Amino acid sequence: MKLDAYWMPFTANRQFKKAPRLLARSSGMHYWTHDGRQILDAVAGLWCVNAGHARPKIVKAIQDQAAELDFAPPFQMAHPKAFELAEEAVKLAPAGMTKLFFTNSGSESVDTALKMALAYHRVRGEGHRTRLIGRERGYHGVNFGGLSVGGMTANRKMFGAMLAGVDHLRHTHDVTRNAFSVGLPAHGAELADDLERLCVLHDPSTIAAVIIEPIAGSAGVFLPPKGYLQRLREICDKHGILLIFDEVITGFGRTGQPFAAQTFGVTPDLMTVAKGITNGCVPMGGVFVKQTIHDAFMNGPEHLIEFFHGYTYSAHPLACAAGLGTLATYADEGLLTRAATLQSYFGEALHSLKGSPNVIDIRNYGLVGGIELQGIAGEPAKRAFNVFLDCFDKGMLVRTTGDIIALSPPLIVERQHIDQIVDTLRGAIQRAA
Ligand code: PXG
Ligand code: PLP
Repeated sequence: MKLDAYWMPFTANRQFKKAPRLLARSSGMHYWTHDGRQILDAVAGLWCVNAGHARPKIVKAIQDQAAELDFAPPFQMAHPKAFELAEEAVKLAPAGMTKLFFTNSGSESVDTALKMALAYHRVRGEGHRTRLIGRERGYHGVNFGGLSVGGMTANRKMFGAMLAGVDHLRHTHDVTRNAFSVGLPAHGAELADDLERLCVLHDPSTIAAVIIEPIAGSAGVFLPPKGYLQRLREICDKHGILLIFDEVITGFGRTGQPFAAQTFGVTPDLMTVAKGITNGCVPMGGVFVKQTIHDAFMNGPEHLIEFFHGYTYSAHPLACAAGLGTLATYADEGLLTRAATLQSYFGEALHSLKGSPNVIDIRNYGLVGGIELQGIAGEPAKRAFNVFLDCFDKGMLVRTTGDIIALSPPLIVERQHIDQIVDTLRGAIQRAA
């Protein structure tokens, strides 16, 4: 097979093409490589295959849909499954989040939510609210809006000035005070007061929205300190600032409830999702919106478009069919709350790696885990990458970012898989010493 033409995303292309890692097939908790090796999936593909691979209801829904209706224009037209999926999905969302706008990815969801926030203020006569606040070490996808509010240096530094009028809260990661916390870390709620500081600097009347991940995933599994999200919500309310939760990773069961907003008891104004909405089977994303925000747009003559935004593939029929099959599978098997049941077993298993060489922190919540390693001096990210390669060699897929190993197994994971995940990691971490 020729590997030349495909420029791979977020990949060390030259290293990969010297020793390609190709997946050929998947089922349940596993992948199989092109040469027939079984690989335990400890990251749900890329945080998205929450119901596990090749689930029958999803497969059938996609097959049937392809034969029945391939595409329907989403502007001034629609098809029934778009409405059905939105109805089913908002039933899972926090109370009051009654509307769902469809996109095709997390990045598109983020840019959509930021545009909604700006336009919402504008339709209410507060067009002076133009600033967007993100957070250091946040990940909100790769499009210019999400990149601007995001806070991962490597993703940003090559791409110029990005959006104007963006500022960032400090991140909450603190190994000194919170290392080896079980569940939410005790220290750091006061970091939410950064928003008050930015309100003093810019004046709150210039700020449209704050966007954060309830649990930061991509940058390395950073949990919200106890009380942090509540504090952020209070400050937003005090100043009329919209709060956006980016639940692209935390949505659809990862934290033990359908959404992290419910797990942590804090309701945002807008909520971005993707990944788990279709179990990763067909690209799709979405933005959940509070009724009051939606209704603010429903002014003016009825024949006019209320929100000038959308994608050719918004609510694509194949994605809607996959989404309906996915939500049915989650419901049939109680998957959206299964992480709560397994959290303590998963957490204890992970924390048994404390004391392994170079492990400087272990973090867990629901079925998300992070293991932070002391990097090799002068070679950042190499130790964790070696663990990734070693695990793959031993039949397991994990994800690494910098020197952090991230785990997010499909929600169908069984205890024996958790044991296998931890045993494989223990060996790989040992060998990477
Ligand atoms: N927001 C969050 C919180 C995400 O985790 C996106 C937006 C963007 O979604 P799309 O579908 O445009 O990729 C994500 C995606 C990693 C990793 O290394 C995580 C993501 C993407 C790529 C890599 O953990 N999350
Ligand atoms: N570029 C061109 C020239 C287009 O015509 C379109 C859509 O019609 C787009 C970009 C945007 O594509 P999408 O709607 O798939 O995001």
